[in-house]
Amino acid sequence: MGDVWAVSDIHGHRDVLVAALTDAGLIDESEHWSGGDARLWLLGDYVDRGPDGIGVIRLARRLEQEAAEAGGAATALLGNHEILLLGMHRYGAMPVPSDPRYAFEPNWAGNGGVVTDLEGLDEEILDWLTTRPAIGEDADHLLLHSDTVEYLEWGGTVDEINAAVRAELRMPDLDTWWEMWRRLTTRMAFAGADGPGVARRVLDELGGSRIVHGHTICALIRGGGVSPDDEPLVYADGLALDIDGGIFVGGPCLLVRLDEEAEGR
Ligand SMILES: [Mn+2]
Repeated sequence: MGDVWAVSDIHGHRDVLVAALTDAGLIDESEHWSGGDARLWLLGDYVDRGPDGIGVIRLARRLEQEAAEAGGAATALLGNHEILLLGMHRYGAMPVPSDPRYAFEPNWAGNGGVVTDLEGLDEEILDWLTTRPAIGEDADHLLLHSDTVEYLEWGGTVDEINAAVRAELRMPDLDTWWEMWRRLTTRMAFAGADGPGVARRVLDELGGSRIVHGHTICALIRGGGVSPDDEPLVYADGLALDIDGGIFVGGPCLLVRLDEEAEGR
């Protein structure tokens, strides 16, 4: 079994991702997969807030192919910012029918939307983005983008949830898209006094012995400011691992080996 790695919330900082993958030996100097049978999980939020979200997507797509050819895997999950970009592309400023106070455009603009990401969407990228799995499981870890229980609204197993999200991504329905964005934008479900119980319930339902997620910068859960020296945050009585270092606010790119994490517990 190959090594299992996870990284999250690149937000357009392609160069930072390339440096981390190179250091780990997962890509070579020419940015091609060199990880052999390793399995890499990218936990979403490729776009917005940074210079080259489309470049991050193109790299993820290529590594997905190259890793598979080498007997490994690179799997890219869906983040809320992918829904935001796709929602902006599809619906722009159109009011949400179920609640016309809302629309994608002001949310996109207010959450780091980048014009070159929007303009860089082509049919291949749209097809790829709308077929992303929402969650995964590997090395006894449950892999999520967002630290939320809202995934359970889509189903009671990893496969059910991914199938339901994939079906909704094909629906030309603004209310459905807005609800996807709302669900994936919630956070902090595993923090605080109730956090361990909530994490336990999600793991009991979906499998794995630890949740690994991005979406919420570690410093927000831990308290204090973001520092380039920040490390992945284990919390919720060890049931959750946050790997969002906050790249877009000067934090580190946390590329974490999950099979070692599991052994070290
Ligand atoms: Mn996010």
